[in-house]
Amino acid sequence: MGLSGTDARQPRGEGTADDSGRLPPGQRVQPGWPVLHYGPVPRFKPERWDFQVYGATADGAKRVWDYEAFQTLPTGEVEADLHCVTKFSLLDNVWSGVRAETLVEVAPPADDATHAMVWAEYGYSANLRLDDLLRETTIFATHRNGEPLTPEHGFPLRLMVPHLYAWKGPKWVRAVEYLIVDRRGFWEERGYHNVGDPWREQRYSYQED
Ligand SMILES: Nc1nc2c(c(=O)[nH]1)N[C@H]1C(S)=C(S)[C@@H](COP(=O)(O)O)O[C@H]1N2
Ligand SMILES: [Mo]
Repeated sequence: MGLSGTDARQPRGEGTADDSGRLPPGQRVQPGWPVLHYGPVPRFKPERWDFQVYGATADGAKRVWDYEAFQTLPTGEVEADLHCVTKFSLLDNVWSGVRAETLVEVAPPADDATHAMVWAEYGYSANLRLDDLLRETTIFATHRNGEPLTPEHGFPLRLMVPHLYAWKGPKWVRAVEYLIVDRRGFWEERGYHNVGDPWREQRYSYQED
C-alpha cells in the first residue's frame, strides 16, 4: 500500500490561504522543537531493550521483539502536526518508523479488546481507544524529518498519535497492552482528558461527560 506521506492534518477551510484552519482551537505555532516530558531521559541499552505486545491478544500469547528483530518490521512514513496540551503545536513533521497498523496486523488484539495501554520506560503510560491506535496516521516513530530521534525526543522509539494531544504518544515506548476494559494512563489519571482530541479541545478530565 502506498501509505508514505499520509497526511493527518484536518482539511483546510474553503478558500483559506493561511494556516488558520490548520491549528486546533487554543493552539499556537511553536518554532523549533521543545523537549517536554515528566521524569528523566532513559539511557538506551540495546541488549536490554525489547518491544512487547500483550494483554488481550487474539491468540492469548505475548509477542516480544528484541531490538534487532524490531528493525526487520516494515516501515512507513506519516506527515503530521504535533499538538501539545500546553498549547504549542509543531507543524510539518515527517515521522517515519513502524505504523501501528503494521504492528497490530502482526500481533492482533482479541475480538473483545476495545482499548490499548501504551507503556514506556519508567512506567509512563497512555490509554487509547483501539480505533485511535489503528488510525492510519498512528506510528511508532524512529525518525523525524529524516533524522533519528535524539534521546530526549524518545530514541529509540516513540509513539505518535497525531489526531490526539501529544501526551497520548509515549516517548521511549516499550509495549502495547490490549485491554477489554478501558483504564486511565499516566496523565489521564492526573486530571487530563481520557480521549484528548485537540479539535474538540478535550484537555481536562472535568470536560468528560
Ligand atoms: N515517556 C513519556 N512520553 C511522553 C511524555 C512524558 O512525560 N513521558 N510527555 C508527552 C507530552 S505531554 C508531549 S507534548 C510530548 C513532547 O514530545 P517532545 O519532547 O519530543 O517535544 O511527549 C509526550 N510523550
Ligand atoms: Mo504535551
